[in-house]
Amino acid sequence: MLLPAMAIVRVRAHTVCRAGFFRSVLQTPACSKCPPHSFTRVQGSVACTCEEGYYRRDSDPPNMACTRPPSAPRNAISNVNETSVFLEWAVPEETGGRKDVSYNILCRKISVDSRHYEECDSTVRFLPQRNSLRNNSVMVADLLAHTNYTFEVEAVNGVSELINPGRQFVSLNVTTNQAAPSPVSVVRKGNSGKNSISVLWQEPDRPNGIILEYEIKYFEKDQETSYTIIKCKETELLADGLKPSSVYIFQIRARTSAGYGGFSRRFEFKTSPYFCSTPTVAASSDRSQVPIVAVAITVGVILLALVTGLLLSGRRCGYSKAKQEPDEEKIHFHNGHIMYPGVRTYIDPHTYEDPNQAVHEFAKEIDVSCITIERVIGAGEFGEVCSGPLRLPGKKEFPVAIKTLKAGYTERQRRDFLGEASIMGQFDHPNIIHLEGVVTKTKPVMIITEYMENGSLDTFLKKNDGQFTVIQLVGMLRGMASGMRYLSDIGYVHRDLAARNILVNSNLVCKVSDFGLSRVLEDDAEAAYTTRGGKIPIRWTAPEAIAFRKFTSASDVWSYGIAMWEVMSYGERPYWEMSNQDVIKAVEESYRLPGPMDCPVVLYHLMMACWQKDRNSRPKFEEIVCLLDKLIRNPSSLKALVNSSHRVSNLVEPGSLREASGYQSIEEWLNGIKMGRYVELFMDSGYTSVEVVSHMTVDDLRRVGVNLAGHQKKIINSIQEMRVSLVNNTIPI
Ligand code: ACK
Repeated sequence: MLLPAMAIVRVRAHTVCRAGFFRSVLQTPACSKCPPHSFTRVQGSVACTCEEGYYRRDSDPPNMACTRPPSAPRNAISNVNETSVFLEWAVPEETGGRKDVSYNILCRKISVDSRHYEECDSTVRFLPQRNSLRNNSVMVADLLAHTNYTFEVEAVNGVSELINPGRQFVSLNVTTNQAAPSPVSVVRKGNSGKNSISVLWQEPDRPNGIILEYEIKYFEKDQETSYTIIKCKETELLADGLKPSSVYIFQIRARTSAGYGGFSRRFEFKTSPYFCSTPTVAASSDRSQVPIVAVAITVGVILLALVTGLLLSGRRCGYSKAKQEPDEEKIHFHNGHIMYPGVRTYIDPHTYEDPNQAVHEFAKEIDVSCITIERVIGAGEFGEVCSGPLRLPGKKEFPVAIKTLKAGYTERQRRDFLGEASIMGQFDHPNIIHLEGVVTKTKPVMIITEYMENGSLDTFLKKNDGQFTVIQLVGMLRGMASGMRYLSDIGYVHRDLAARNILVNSNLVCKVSDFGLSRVLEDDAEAAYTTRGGKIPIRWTAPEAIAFRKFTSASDVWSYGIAMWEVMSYGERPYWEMSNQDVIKAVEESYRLPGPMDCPVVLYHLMMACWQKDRNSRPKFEEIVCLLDKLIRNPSSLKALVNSSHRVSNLVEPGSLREASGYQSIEEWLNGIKMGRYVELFMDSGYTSVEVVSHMTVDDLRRVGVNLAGHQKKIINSIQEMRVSLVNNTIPI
């Protein structure tokens, strides 16, 4: 009984705390020092008062320091993807001494009359949430397309609500892009026959732009591995070549310049049954569409696409048969194998009455203050090409290439210059050079693209002769082919594919560039022979494109074969010093470039396939990508190198090299190419005249004692050149 009383007495003896100390009624009997940022100037305090600017929540214990609101979040950045934006920021420099910092997002959008900002609609979604975010990021979705928004990211903590006003926030201005169209939701069946079904549909509820086309995918129920895709501009389609009395699944999606929307749900429609009265012959003739696909690819054998047949009948939505080849309307997929027809889905900027409209539709205007020109990296067709950092609001700065339009340009030059941006701005692929935007409001007019550290492929290869593994080279070829597959898929014909028009970044990624040439060739008969100060790229161009301007993805494939040859020979000039006229003649006479030195035979076969006279027999880019992927997966298939006959005898027939080359003796020849040191070795090995070296191979050179790869190459190339001179002498011009 005594003890508690004594305790009370003792406590009482210490209850009065000194100034600067307090004793909470709820706490231990001892006095405690005032916690940080608080004080008391009187004795016997039960709590300490917060210093000015510091606060204590009711729920904060009295021994906890007084705290204050956080400062604003830092380094906020935004990343726009169509109509979503990802906001990210760093924690505030000053957390106010509390651990309960969280963030609230305020969203405002520019009003319809563009005069003021108003609160965002309730339809805007914030992921994971809008308020009390503990992470340093949020995804904001379902914004309006092409709209300016301001986001304020506010940092708060447990004491923020105690002060008013004083919000601590960072703001970000964002402009959304175009949204993809919403899915097609209304699809119905029209007339159907035993071999056909007509399907009609309505435009999506939210097209979010002009619908450029629809893509219709259909397949027989439970046979999804074999399906057909048709692209068209109308809202109806007659699918024919179907089986009688069978159920087919249809899915449709719309495309605007923002890309494809989602597919509609699956719609099931059935063809009519056979009628006994229908003559069998009529039934079979109604089978007017035979799937295209029968492609045989065997390693080491020339890649050959066998189109087994495609006969279309009936009205095709959006395309008249007169304009389009039948196989340009449909893609058939079979067991994962795809055939891409050249459906024209990009918009030719030259069809715009006002070219400025095209530029601003496809390219973002960049404020010149965001760009710093640091150095000149080259000369372009219209002016200097420079490089420097681009600093876009809310984004980290990154290096870009800046193409400029030189002063004193004509209106046509400006249009042509910006035409490239209007084309490039429509592309979105890792192997196509990416357009950042344009500067058109100030001078000089500029096109800003991603920066490619290693510049153009031809120069890069020449600088690094012999430095790459075959797999690295095939990786480059694969990148080029993948970019070209994308272009051919959307119906863009490049017309000037060559190693000089491929750019390489620091990771050896190759990207197709230079989209400025096509129209020049089309519009102006004279210009066909004078583009960009040079000639039509004869040695890269397919014979049908030279002869009658038949530029197609198949002629791009020819050019791709030449670019492959450039890559495998480290930037060698195709057909060396032969004149353009001689190249045309030689190709016409079925001569083709020989296999480059140390080139895997399978790659040379692929080149030769690209150079087939019949353009329909050339491989498609899709097939090229597939083959290269196979080779990369199975590097041993690259071990067999082109043999001597490929190396030397492919381009020309043997003949009098002495006459053709102008060299009278081995000595004169080898001295002429600064290889005089090998004269004796040649003579000792029986190569005593220029004629007898005409069949020499790299192996022969090794046997003679020429062991340095660079020297072997020089000598073999010289033999090639002699043979080329022979062609010049023998082909009638
Ligand atoms: O071989 P190069 O250094 O690479 O010289 C040419 C020059 O400009 C004229 O076209 C270089 N070039 C062009 N576009 C780019 C780019 N996006 N990144 C880096 N270099 C570029 C090209």
